[in-house]
Amino acid sequence: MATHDMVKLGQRFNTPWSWDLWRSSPRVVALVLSVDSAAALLSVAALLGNTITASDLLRFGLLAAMSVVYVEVSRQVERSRRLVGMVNPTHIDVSSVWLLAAAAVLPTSLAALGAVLTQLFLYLRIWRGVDGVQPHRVGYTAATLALTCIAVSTVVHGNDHLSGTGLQAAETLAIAILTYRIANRLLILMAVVASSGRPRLARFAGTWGDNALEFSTLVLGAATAVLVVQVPPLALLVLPAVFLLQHRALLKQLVEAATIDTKTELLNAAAWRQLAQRELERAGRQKTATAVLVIDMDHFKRLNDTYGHLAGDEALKAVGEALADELRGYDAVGRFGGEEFVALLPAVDGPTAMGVAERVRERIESVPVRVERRTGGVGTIAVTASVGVAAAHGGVELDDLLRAADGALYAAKAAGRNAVRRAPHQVTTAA
Ligand code: GH3
Ligand code: MG
Ligand code: MG
Repeated sequence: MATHDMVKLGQRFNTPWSWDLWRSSPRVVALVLSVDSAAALLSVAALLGNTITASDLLRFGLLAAMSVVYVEVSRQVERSRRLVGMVNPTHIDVSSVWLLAAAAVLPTSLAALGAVLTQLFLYLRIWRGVDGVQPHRVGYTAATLALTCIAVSTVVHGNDHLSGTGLQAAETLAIAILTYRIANRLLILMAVVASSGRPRLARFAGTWGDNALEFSTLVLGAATAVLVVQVPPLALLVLPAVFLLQHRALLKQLVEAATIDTKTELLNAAAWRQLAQRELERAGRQKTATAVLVIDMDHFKRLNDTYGHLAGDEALKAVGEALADELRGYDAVGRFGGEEFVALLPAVDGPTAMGVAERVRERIESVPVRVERRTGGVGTIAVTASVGVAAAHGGVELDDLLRAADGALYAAKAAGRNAVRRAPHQVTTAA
């Protein structure tokens, strides 16, 4: 092989010693290495303990063939995803259809092997060429899926009850689905806690939409399991349903990409405006109050200059999380651009909004932001923000409300920052 080909191959395979993993915290490295080795050890142990029959191999072949068709069609979907800048490999995960079916009907070792091969194939066909996709992450996903399959297979104990009909099969499959979901979420939660240091329960539970999609995927997996055991050729009919599910997931991601700010996971400016405008129209119809908070980080440029842009981004993320946590679910919270956030509080008058703004200011002040010190080592710093508040009654123009809140923000900055100020007058509709 010519040298330049070797170099290209090395770049494509992203040699292990250049992986980002080694720059992660020791906690993350320890977790990844132990989950990877647990998956490998348990798979080998299962292989030594299992007897694999010809019909197991046939079923494995059938599921593998469907999985290959799925990955090949997914290449098209991935092309669309990349067009809008989405490269996260963990997002569209309809492959649990095959994995659940494999875990329910195959010997443990074959199910684990299937999980690893599916990820390897996905990596070779889709992720390898994508910037920012780290092989160790794909490896970790493969290990978590193998462990999930091992857990399901162990709980379900063989597939004899799937050849019958009725309650027993349904019960087995329900247990398989629950085990799959819980084992998989737990392993993902461990990774989230190891890398962020915070157990975020909301993330563990997932959103209703995520759960509905995952549940549909797993139910389809259960149907595949029954078909593979009872009428194998009909299992192929599951494929069109899988593609429909995948497209639903893609649609959801496209909507998110168009409305969510990637750095903070809050609404982006355009989506916030649209939502705020709708709320104001409603306030106009119902003659109710509305308040707006404009929140601007103090001396943010200095933070960037002292600790670097990555620390600045870390601070934005931390403040975004604090805002999402501190405000109610129906308060529209968005990142307006740079280091400026906005929140629209429906049915909240001026004095109440001042109380909320003060609470938000105190919360931001108490958020520890992780930074790497120039002198080496990691530490935390505190950040502050100034808040401008404006309130209105009934329908008003969004821009008038924002202008008033901006004026109040300016007053808060002039008052020495880390302060809350309110626009002197309630905003009213221009005559
Ligand atoms: P003030 O207290 O008056 O608000 O001062 P400030 O430094 O926060 O305000 P200024 O508008 O002078 O600077 C805002 C800085 O925010 C400048 C810009 O580099 C930084 N910034 C904007 N967007 C981002 C981002 O996405 N990430 C990071 N790290 N910094 C950003
Ligand atoms: Mg600022
Ligand atoms: Mg600013």
